[in-house]
Amino acid sequence: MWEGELAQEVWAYNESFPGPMIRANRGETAKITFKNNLPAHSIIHWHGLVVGTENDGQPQHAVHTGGTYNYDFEINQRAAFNWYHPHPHMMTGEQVYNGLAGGFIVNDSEEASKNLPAGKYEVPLVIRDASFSKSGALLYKPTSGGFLGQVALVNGTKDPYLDVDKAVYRFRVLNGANSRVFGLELSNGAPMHLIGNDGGLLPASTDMARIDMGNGERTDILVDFRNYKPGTKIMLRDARSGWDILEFRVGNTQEIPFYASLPISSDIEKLNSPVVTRTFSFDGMTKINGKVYEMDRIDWTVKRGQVERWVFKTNGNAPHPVHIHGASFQIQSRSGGRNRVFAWEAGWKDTVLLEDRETVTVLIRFDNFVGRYVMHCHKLEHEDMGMMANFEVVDQ
Ligand SMILES: [Cu+2]
Repeated sequence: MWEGELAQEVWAYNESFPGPMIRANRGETAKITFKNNLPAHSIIHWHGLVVGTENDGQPQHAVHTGGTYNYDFEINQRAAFNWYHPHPHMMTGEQVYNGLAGGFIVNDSEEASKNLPAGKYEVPLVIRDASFSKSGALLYKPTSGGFLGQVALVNGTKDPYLDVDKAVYRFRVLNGANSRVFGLELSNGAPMHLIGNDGGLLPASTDMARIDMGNGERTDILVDFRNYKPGTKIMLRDARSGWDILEFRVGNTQEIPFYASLPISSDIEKLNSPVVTRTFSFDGMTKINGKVYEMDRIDWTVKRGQVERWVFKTNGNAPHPVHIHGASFQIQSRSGGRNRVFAWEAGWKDTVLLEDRETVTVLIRFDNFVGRYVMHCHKLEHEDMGMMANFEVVDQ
């Protein structure tokens, strides 16, 4: 049972806020038509899905009001919680804020073999913030530093609660906020068992007291409610703002069996031996390496199939959650600032949080497609002001 106060007057995919949850198995083909009935141009990006340029939903693909865009792509990647949202040039922040975002879960046989909680025990949580007018309309007043709303919404609802059985639940969490970074923790200090992130299952799952999530990042956690008395209330809390964002209410139910064996592990190829190093400075609130995004400018080319080391730096105005289209990457190091790589950053990632004074190094390899992709700050107000760059994957 999902309860709370539903936001009114949103922009929505198929009249659903957040958008409909898409589920697909590895190897299936997705054929999706975007029909734009918005009073603005738009396009849909499949965040975390590795697809060719024409299916990636980049700014140059935006269609005007009344137009359509047809997607047709094979899902050729491991199980993970991906998502979709608009990506038109300079208008992504407003459109995502207005309600255009949804989850896209990919399943595969490896994940299925782990016997993880499923059905009503697997719950996606799209977390974001918002501000409302007195009449209940969404208010979007961004600043150059990013938009921070006054309340949290989980799956589109304010002050939500979830009635839970005496069971282990799997929560698939997305930070779908424009700019707010969340620090997830449970109000009773109980651990969250971290099993996955942007790119699917981790090499080894582990208990966490707190998990930080930048914009666009996902986390996959197990929470065990089996040992609580009926009537117990536990909050999922944001340690950064102090907000309670979701209340769990433990019911008077029989204990539900849990079939997975912990820790959950997954064999993940380790990228190594990079042949090229590139350094990207996220400058101010609008630039990467001193340049504002231009739709028709390609800033670098990458050889398909080759491991590269990409180094992200900033001269301030962070957090900058760095997102790359077209491939997942592996985080090697973080120096300065928080000065470590966190457990939720193991395995495969498509977005990494860069805070002030930090330098983050990743290894990346583009295996699947040649073509044009973008890298950008996923603080959507920075992206809209130009903190984005085109690059091209080529066969030489
Ligand atoms: Cu930024």
